[in-house]
Amino acid sequence: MGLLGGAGPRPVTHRTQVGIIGAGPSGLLLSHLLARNGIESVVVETRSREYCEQRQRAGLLEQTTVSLLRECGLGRRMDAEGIEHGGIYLQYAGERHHIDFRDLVGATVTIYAQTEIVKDLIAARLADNAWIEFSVSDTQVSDIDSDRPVLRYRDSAGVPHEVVCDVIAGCDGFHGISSAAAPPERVWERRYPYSWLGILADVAPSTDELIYAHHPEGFALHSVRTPQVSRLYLQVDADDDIANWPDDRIWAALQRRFALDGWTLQEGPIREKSITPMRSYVRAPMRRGRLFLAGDAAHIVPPTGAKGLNLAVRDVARLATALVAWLRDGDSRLADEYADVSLRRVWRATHFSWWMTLMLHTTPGDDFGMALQLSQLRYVTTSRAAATTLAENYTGVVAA
Ligand code: RFL
Ligand code: PHB
Repeated sequence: MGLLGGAGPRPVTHRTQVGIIGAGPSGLLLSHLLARNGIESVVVETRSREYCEQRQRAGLLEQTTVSLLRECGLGRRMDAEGIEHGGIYLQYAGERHHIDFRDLVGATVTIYAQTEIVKDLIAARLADNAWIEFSVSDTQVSDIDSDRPVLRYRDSAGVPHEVVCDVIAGCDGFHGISSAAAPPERVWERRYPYSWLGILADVAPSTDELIYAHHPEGFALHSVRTPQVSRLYLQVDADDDIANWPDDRIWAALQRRFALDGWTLQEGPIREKSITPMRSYVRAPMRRGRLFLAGDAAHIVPPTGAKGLNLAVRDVARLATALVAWLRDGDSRLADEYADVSLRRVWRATHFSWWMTLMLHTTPGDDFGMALQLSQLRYVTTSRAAATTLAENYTGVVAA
């Protein structure tokens, strides 16, 4: 608040039920689910709308994520443009094996990019006259141990705002402010000695389903976005720089790592490329007072298991149900359970992502590790029990 003598103008004050920090999939979906149950919210976001809609991230949705998006009215474009996959390929030692999810667990996954989900969510919220503030700065929270927590920010013109809320949801990802505002009692973390170089290429996918390739030179993943656009990833050194990777070096590495007799990887213009470090991170609890954390603000997994976005959706579905019960019906039991119950699924996904990562990424000189990986891959591709474990976790039908 402005003090005498000019610390700036007095903030514009507002009142809402839920103050949401972050317009990624977590924050936007939470706002959408709350609105469908008569709970009002504001979403504040540091980036512009265009940035949020273009940021390349996840692409693979579990069946439960697809069902949830469909049930809450967000299925129209996903059903028309999403691509359903009934399994994945695991490649190692010059062999490519199919893991058939439909047969193993009766479930499928769907390719529909996070960028498209974010576009659908923003369009749905704005059509509903929702209050979303893009390009804000100085986001802060206070009074989270009282029953009137306060969310502060400066709007895109620099004007300060103060929103008095019933609850604040920290959906601001791994680099947001919420986690520090609700300091964890405990943190678990693992950093991996490699990163992923991801590209988006204007070329039809060379595969009908995703290929996860183990190779002595490093892991590679062939994913897809649309019938005309491919998404591919390469394991690179943890401290590697994208400047070291001109397009022809990327394609040459992909060609070597995916090489298979009788199969060709089609190349095309690379539209985008970037390197992402890999880590596992879990913090507890996921709540302090009236500040609740959801999605990447509370946990990070390496992308190998394709779990991050799906976990965020699970958190937010649970949080929305809990907040509706509390704020609309006066029943706080689900809100009180939110942190503990959510962590069970977080740990299942954390274990699966770690396991997939260790099975597929190679470390030069570690011959013992490589022999174990090859044994594990052969087991997963020849034992129905082992393949079912992968399929249950990958599709998200596993209990947790
Ligand atoms: P996000 O998407 O990071 O959104 C957080 C938002 O908060 C904003 N923000 C703030 N706003 C206001 N004030 C502040 N102080 C703020 N600080 C930050 C940010 O600008 C941002 O808009 O977190 P959210 O919503 O929890 O969503 C999580 C997912 O984005 C993430 O888990 C997935 O993308 C992870 N992930 C994958 N997940 C999957 O389920 N399937 C996949 O196939 C998959 N592939 C991936 C991935 C992540 C990747 N990268 C780049 C990390 C592939 C990659 C390469
Ligand atoms: C993606 O399409 O971006 C993707 C798919 C599967 C993964 C990770 C990323 O495991």
